[in-house]
Amino acid sequence: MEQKSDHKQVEDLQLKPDPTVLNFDKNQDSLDISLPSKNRLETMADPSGDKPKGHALPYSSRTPSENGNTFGERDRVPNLRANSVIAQKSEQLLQTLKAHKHERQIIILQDFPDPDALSSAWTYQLIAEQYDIKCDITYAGTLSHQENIALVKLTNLPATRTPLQSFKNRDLSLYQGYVLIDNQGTTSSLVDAIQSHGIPLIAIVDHHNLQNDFKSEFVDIRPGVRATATIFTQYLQFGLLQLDSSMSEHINCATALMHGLHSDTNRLMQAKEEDFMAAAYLSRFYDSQLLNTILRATRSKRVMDVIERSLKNRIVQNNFSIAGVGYLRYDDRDAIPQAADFLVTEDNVHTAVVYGIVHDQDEELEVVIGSLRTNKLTLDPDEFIKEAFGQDSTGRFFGGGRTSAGGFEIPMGFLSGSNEDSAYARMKWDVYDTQIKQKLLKLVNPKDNLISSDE
Ligand SMILES: [Mn+2]
Repeated sequence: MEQKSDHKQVEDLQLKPDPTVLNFDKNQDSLDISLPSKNRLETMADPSGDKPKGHALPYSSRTPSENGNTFGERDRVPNLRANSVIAQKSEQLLQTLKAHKHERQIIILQDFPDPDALSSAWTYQLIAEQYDIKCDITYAGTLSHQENIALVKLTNLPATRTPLQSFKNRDLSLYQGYVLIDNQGTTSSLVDAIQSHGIPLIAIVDHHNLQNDFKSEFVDIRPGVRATATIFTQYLQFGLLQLDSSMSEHINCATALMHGLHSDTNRLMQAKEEDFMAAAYLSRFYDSQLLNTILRATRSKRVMDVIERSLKNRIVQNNFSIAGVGYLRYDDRDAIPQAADFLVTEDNVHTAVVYGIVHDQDEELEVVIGSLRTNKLTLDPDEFIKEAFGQDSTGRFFGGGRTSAGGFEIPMGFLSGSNEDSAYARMKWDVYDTQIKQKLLKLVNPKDNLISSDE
């Protein structure tokens, strides 16, 4: 049976087979875990028997294995030159987990977690479970994109939202450690609270550039990798967890990882070799239909309404499309970037800016949130937003960006909240709307500083 033999192959890849923790596949008839450990890299690099002789591999030290026939092409590890890093990091993570057996950890994600973060955290949780480490996955903000909501719902992904206030009220002493995945603590508002409880950082796994000097027992930060899901898939390939095609949890997790990998690589268009290799490995386990369902997630009516408002309210000047969409619920804040994504597709528009007032009922706060999308190569969203809105009294910019996209958040301070009176709410919106348009149009249309009203 194909899958069985796959299991055995991966079992061969265990770096330090530990029967007590890694032998959890009860259906496995005879595991070779007691075999004297082979050179793992050698085994992993083992080419399949039917491979043409003389096929060049980017390294020279491999030796043919005696059981080469049982190894398929697909079992080779991604990016062979990175092997030593993968081996070293997998081994270190294994040792870290062993040192924390029977503990409870909390995995903290960025406030608005994406599929890469969610799927990677789930994988960590499943790996750690083998060592009787119980992990809770949490984030402070919300899953606002319908694709993320679909991902969590359809795969039963075990992540829960904990707003900062309830997080502070929670008994954090039950955790012996915390873990940061797909972030380094700079994009989560929960990190200060967990640190103030003196809870140690056990692991950071991320692919963003190094952002701070947090002391962590285990660190695997690889900015060259396009997705954290790739890193976690490599751990899986290395044998930290044997995926089992008969377990729906494993299928769903592989599907989530595939989604994470896809979404962080712009549907593999920006993927590099090791991301492709990770996707190839996941392709053996993931449920393509489930992934399709997640990707086809429909927009809610409220998101459609926001897009409709952005269409109605937009003004187009000098190839910029600018739209204020009024008030939105906190859970719908992702409708703003989605509306900007849509507006930028209009003929003759190269840049779209959409903004609205987002009301957070939990914190009784209001904040202006805006998104910029551009196709214009010479427009730097970061520069544009910083120049348009400037800084607050403490010198902090209201927003910034990266290639082709940017965002801003303007706190409303004293004017925040209490909109019982609709005339007042309308007035407040008009003030903000006018002010934002004014600032944007100064840059869009430096000569005439008029505000063209469309409403
Ligand atoms: Mn990521």
